[in-house]
Amino acid sequence: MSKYPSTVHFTGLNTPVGIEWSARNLDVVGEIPSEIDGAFFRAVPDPAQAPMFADDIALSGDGMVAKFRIHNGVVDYAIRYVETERYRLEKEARHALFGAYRNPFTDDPSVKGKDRTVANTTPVWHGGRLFMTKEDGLGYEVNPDTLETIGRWDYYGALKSETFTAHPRIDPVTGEMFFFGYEAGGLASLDVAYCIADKDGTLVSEQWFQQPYCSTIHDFAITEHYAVFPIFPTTADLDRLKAGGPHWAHQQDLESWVGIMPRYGKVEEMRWFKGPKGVSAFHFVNAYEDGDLVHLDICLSDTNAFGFMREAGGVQRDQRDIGGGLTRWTFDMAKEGDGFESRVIGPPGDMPRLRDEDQGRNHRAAWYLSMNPQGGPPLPGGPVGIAFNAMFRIEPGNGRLDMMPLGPNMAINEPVHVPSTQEGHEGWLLAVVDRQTGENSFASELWVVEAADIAKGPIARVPMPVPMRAQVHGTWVPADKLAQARATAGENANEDA
Ligand code: V55
Ligand code: FE
Repeated sequence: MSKYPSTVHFTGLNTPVGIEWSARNLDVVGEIPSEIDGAFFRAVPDPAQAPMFADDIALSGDGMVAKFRIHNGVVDYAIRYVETERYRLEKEARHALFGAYRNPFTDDPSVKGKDRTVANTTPVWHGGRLFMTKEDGLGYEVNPDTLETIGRWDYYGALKSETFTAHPRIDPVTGEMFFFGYEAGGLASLDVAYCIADKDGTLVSEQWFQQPYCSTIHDFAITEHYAVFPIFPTTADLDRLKAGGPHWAHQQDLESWVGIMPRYGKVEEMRWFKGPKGVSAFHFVNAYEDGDLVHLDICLSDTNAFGFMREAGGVQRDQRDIGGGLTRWTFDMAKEGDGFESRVIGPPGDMPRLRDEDQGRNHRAAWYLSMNPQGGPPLPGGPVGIAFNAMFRIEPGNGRLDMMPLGPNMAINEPVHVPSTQEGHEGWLLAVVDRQTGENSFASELWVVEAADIAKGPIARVPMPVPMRAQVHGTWVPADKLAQARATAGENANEDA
């Protein structure tokens, strides 16, 4: 008997693994192009302790940071826990001390005021540093070579926000990182901090504004001139938290909002556009400008994709009955008023990927995960409890859509994009693909796919010797950036000596 609950959050692909391990020279089936040189970092929630409450969810799992290091067609792998304050306290106690998802009022009194974040959502690379992030707290800096945890990252005390998003956006031309934190001033507060770090990773701007209601702002977007903040009606309430209730409840009858401000402007310049009621999105593909128009491509659904957020708001809907699609919202910044246009541009799906160089610019193509109608019943696993089994490549300019369908009993995690230096070459995608091999057994592989031709399937595969728990997000860091960071860290160490 597992010490973990037998719910979808702890079984199937969400079965806890919790093994810190590493291996060199993994077997490669096929050939990995030598141009793929760098590290694929992954965020994997994996609860180190059985949860305090049986209705705990996958999003509460302690963050593990994993790395595929790829060089000359050779693959090394390592995975370690992010040693957050919470992880260390519970490791010492050998049992859970922190209670329900994002509700400190349910914690053991001995950890009152301690850092609750599990740093389990996105590895972020900026200014030569690697951070593991989750939106309910600050990021934790991790050593990209050893994956050892260095500590909580607050920009040398400069950042006032209590939180840091798992979805910052890095401008490909300036190297600046645009980011935000919501509930910046405390639990269920309306405060949002909007921040910029320069290309070297120095915090150069932090401004606070208030959102219309306390919503879960999971992602945002930038264009060359604007910052775009979506507000979807999944809300927090301090009294509900104090009563031991859930952090989030989806409100199907409340309207959504989009705030748009000049990205180098003042938060007082924010313009609020009013959107449809009850909709939800966790991820944006991208935003870009076309004259006075701002286009925003959204993985939109007609209700919240997380069952526990719907149920808390009294929304009864089966996971399979959620509607939606890849949707383009277009805002005319030259026009008065709070209206905008909406049209569906692709099938439903989530976990979108963009080339880093297309961030905030008109993107010719993007990739995202979806369901293969011929793939059989989806495997249980991942944050919402149903794993994706197809990948799309879409060209929003002309509607072209390609699919990489997976067979029955298979699942795919979010890919990263690896650029090519060859003229006209679209690069590659790397993703972990899982397969059910028995009633309670799963095997995983790293797949290498040509970004321009996903339909032909993987050109190389790396079978993994140990089961792998479902990933949330990942990031690709090219070898030259890893080397640069190592050199700078060395210089700093010499200065300190
Ligand atoms: C998400 C993931 C989270 C979370 C809140 O993908 C939202 C959405 C992995 O943690 O805490
Ligand atoms: Fe996310």
